[in-house]
Amino acid sequence: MSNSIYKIISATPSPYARKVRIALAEKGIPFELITEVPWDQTTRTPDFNPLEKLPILIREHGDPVYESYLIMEYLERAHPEPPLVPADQDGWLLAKRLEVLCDGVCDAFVLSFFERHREEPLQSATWLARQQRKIDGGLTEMQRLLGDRQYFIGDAFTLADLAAATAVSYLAVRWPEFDWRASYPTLLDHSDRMETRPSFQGSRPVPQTISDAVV
Ligand SMILES: N[C@@H](CCC(=O)N[C@@H](CS)C(=O)NCC(=O)O)C(=O)O
Repeated sequence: MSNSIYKIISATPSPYARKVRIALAEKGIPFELITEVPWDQTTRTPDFNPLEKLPILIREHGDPVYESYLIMEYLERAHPEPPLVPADQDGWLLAKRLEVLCDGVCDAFVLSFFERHREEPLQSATWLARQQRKIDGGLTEMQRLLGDRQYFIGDAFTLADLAAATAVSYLAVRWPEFDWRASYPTLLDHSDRMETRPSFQGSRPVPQTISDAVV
């Protein structure tokens, strides 16, 4: 495995994979990037994760790690410096809560994205409205938790900033017709600022072509 101790199975639009890639960059850990389309039969994702989802962290020794939340947890334990999660309990809980919130917003968006892939008569307006409530509710809560501060927690970059900025950038790419600046101005400013960090460079979400039928 070259000089990297890790390989990451990733997809170009994936906010979950981007979270992991940025964490590795923040910690200065080199890795080999494997880009796949997890929705196509050609993907090797199921060889490493029975849930067939990426990101997957492939380690030189030991089983693969899947689920971005768990990968982030693993990286923090295996490579504690520099820390991305505050050491104190309240800070830890807030950072993890933000990560859960941001992942949940992305999950709701992915569900509605594929619902819209169905032929129009098969789409459920009730289901779409439910997902939209989660997206709006999650973004409103993220903006409330940020307040008028530069970072979510204290005066340093943490997992909370990473999770929020990757979720907002993903949604902004997938949902370009939405007036982000008008609805979530401070969240968008925060994401724009985070995007200037060196660790964020080179991983901006890019849509992929899905060849197989998903729904
Ligand atoms: N909760 C998972 C979500 C991962 C996820 O949904 N990944 C998408 C790509 S962005 C995927 O691989 N989907 C394939 C599938 O659900 O079958 C995580 O945080 O790792």
